[in-house]
Amino acid sequence: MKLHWSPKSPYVRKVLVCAHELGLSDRLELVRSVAAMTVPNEVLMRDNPLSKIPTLVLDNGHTLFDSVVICEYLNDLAGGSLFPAGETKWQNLRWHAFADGLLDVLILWRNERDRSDAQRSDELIAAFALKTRASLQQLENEAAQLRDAAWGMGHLTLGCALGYLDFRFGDLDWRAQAPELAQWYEATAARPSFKATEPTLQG
Ligand SMILES: N[C@@H](CCC(=O)N[C@@H](CS)C(=O)NCC(=O)O)C(=O)O
Repeated sequence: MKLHWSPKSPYVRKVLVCAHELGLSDRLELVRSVAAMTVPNEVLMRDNPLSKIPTLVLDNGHTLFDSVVICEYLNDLAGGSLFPAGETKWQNLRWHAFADGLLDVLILWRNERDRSDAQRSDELIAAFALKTRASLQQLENEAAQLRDAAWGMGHLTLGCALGYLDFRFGDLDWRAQAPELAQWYEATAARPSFKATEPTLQG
């Protein structure tokens, strides 16, 4: 299987962590693909007209995207339990969607932050900062539940979102706002799957 990949993308990292957790990482051939909102990548678009990563090309030529779909595919392929059924299903899906939503905010925030002074919208920046603060506060309130619940895609995605905060928003000092969440994150970040997929500016 071929994965359109970048070492900086938190959504790609979700897929890589998933593959590591499921023992499938050797099955992925990583293809470096640049995806930027303002510069559609023609090569990537042959596999995903949205020009987004991650995009997975299966051995039969079929393509899968986005990260949610790819992770569920890998989980099914390996017979894993990252998408739990039963009582924990909805809490896990909610954390998964929550963390993806937080990542969406952070990606847009970073794009806006990097625009020139003349183009940057202070209104948008303030809205992204407020939503991020509110999300961290909510997750801090849920830290004990996160700790107690069976580990699944919600935890995995949240780990990638907090890792992305460290990677791109180091000045935010999110741990000061959410100390219990930070404690929970330490254990997640120490998993071999997270260690093997730490984001890097190189590559
Ligand atoms: N919902 C998608 C989001 C993927 C996404 O936005 N990836 C970014 C890279 S971090 C991207 O491809 N951006 C290019 C673009 O938006 O055109 C997923 O979960 O896979």
